[in-house]
Amino acid sequence: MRSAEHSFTQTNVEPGLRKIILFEILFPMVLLVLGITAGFLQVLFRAGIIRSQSFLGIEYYQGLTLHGAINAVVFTTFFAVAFGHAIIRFHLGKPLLLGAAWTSLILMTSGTLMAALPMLAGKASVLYTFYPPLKAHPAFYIGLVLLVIGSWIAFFSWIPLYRQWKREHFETKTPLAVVGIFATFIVWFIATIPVAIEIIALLIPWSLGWTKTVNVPLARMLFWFFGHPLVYFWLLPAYVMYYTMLPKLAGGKLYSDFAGRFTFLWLVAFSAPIGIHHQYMEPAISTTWKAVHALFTLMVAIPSLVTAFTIAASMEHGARTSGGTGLFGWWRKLPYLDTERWMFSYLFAGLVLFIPGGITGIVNASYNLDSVVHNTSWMPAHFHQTVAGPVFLSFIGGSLMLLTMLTGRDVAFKRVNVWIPYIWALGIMVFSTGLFYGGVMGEPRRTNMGLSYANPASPLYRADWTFARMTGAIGGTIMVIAMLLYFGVFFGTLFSKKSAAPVLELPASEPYHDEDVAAVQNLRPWLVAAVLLLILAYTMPFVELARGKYEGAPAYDPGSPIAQVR
Ligand code: HAS
Repeated sequence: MRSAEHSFTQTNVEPGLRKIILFEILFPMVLLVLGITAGFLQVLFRAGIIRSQSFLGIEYYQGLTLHGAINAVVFTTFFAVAFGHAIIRFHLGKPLLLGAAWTSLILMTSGTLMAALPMLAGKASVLYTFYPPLKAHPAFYIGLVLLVIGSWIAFFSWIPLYRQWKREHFETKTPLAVVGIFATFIVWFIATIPVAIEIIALLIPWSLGWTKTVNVPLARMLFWFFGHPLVYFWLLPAYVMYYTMLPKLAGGKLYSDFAGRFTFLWLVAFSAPIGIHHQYMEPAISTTWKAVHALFTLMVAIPSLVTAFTIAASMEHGARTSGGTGLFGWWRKLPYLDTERWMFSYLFAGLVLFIPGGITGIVNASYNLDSVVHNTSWMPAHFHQTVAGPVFLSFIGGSLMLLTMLTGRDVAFKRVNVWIPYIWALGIMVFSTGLFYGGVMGEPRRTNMGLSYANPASPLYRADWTFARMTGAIGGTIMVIAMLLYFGVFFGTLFSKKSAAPVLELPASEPYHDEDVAAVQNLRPWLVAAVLLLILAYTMPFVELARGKYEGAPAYDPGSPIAQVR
């Protein structure tokens, strides 16, 4: 089997689908303004620059919930669906099922608004992990369920189109980007089943007052059964861009088609049976299962290592094609600041951030090292280099790319635009240096330090954390500057004059090595492996926790970072 020749470089998109994709990009982008503002407030609270429970009417944990829920859940889910529509439409060349796409959009939007209201009213300050005993208004949980169901409908609507395409092209490999999008949504589907069980069976009845309490360790395990594959649901669309767009943008070809397929399919199998690595410190789960999840976690890093070498080789091919020479001299020929191939800069800056982000992930995966940094500021440093690194940069770059194509507008402020990812990456590097350093010294995450550790008037004040706090604040401020510039470019583009007819013209890389490996042509064995690994990893922990009798957790006092003992 050979890869499909990409015969169409431009695809006309039906007006209905254009509206759907544009809405799915614009709506979360408007919310992102609030999400980013809430993030900046976090930095100020934690640095001790704001020393109060709330600021501008936004309470600390309310702001933290808005920041996590909007940036990490709403923005990412909307983008993944919009991007999925664009990839399926472009690479399969078939009109989408518009009825399903509209239904999906309506459910996702109404779910988001339903969850946003209690968050804005301060009745759902439960953070993006919504662990009990933190309790939210039922509308928050119901809204999340609608958001998820909406995204499922989009996914299900692509399946008949793919089957039809496959019947017509049975001799051709499925386009790599389509494999990547299906992998994304299979991982998402697997992830969302346990969290649906948590929300529907445990949290909604408890929040409505139908049940008195919930099994906290069980709820937490169900959350992480969702929470870890969630991070690969974020990463996979970024990987689709790395494998199918970046080589072309670099002026070359994808080094290995096999590596891309292997990466996507391996993540289908190994994304989910590893959630307990978030719970190494959870006393209710026995060490055997923590060890099993630790082993599988190391397996999930393999495709990212494969990606690092494959994408580096693809960039080298591009740079050498553009005249680059020497062992390292070719790096100079990459289009870092090319205002026409600006998407390269968004993807490249993300890759650079992912190097320390990935290494610190492997640190976290090691039980004994994780016991030093768990629940410290090390964690937000790790996840800003991953989800706010390659994921966020490729998603905001991808949003701008789809906006220009589907409205027929040119990017506004091109020179500024090409610098934004590097300013953002610099901000993240400085920010996470502060947070990593603070983390190894014990600085906690999710804590309003302006009331305690960063307040000289408090008995808890820690002068030795000043460097960490201030570095974090400087990095956070640089990130905010990058985002202000991005919003200027994004909305400047939106309100600029139309310069061409709207068409979808995604960069599509050709393979350099087009290997024919049967093991990555068929999804079924990977799905079977995913199910078997899940049964192995979760059956016993589930039985242990479902049977366990646990005392209620101490009451939570938002005014104090110290747990209140009853
Ligand atoms: Fe993680 C916690 C382990 C990847 C996100 N992670 C989190 C949390 C988030 C998150 C949000 O084992 C916190 C959740 C919370 O709120 O509590 N993580 C890992 C491991 C990986 C990993 C082993 N994480 C991610 C990705 C995320 C993400 C991706 C988002 C998208 N993580 C953990 C663990 C915890 C955790 C524990 C829980 C800890 C605790 O105590 O709570 C691996 O998948 C990482 C593999 C990645 C690599 C890097 C490959 C590098 C590439 C770049 C190449 C660059 C090039 C450019 C070519 C091996 C592909 C070259 C250019 C030059 C200039 C040189």
